[in-house]
Amino acid sequence: MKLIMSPASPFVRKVRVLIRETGQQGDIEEVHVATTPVNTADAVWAANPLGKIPALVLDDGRAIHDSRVITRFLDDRAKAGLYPEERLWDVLTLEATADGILEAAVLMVYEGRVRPEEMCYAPWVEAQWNKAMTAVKAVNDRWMGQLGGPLDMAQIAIACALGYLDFRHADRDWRREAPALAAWYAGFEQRPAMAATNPAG
Ligand SMILES: N[C@@H](CCC(=O)N[C@@H](CS)C(=O)NCC(=O)O)C(=O)O
Repeated sequence: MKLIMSPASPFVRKVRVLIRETGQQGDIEEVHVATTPVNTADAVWAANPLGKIPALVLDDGRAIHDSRVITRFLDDRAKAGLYPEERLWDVLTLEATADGILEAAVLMVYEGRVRPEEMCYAPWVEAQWNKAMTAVKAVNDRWMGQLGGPLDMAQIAIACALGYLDFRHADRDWRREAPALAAWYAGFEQRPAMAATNPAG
């Protein structure tokens, strides 16, 4: 299989962490691409009609996306149990929360990098940050029990979201308003799969 990816993408990182946690590195070739919303790489278009990464090209040539579909596919393939039946709706909701944090945080980066400076709209950027932080605080206030259990995909997704906030928005200091989550993340980011996929190197 081929993973169409860039190491800086937090959605890609979710997949790369799962691959390492479930021992599937040898089965998946990583194909690096440089892609943005206004300059989409050909390999990305070929694998995903939405022009986004990650996409996973299967051995029979079919490609699947998005990150949540790929992680579920690879978890099923490895029978790893990262989407446990008895906690499925909690895990999926928390993973969706992590993805929402990422969508807001990635849009903020695109606003600064892709959009011409005179067209940037600061209140819109702040509204995205408010979404991200409201979700971070909700996880801190309501979901710490879930994060403390056996490894699951929700934990991987939340950790990748927090890692991206550190990578691209460190100056905004998400830890200030989420101390319990910060303490949990300090331990989780030590996992070899997280260290091996750290976009900051
Ligand atoms: N919902 C998608 C989001 C993927 C996504 O937004 N990826 C970004 C990179 S971090 C991308 O490819 N952006 C290019 C674009 O928006 O055209 C997923 O979970 O895979």
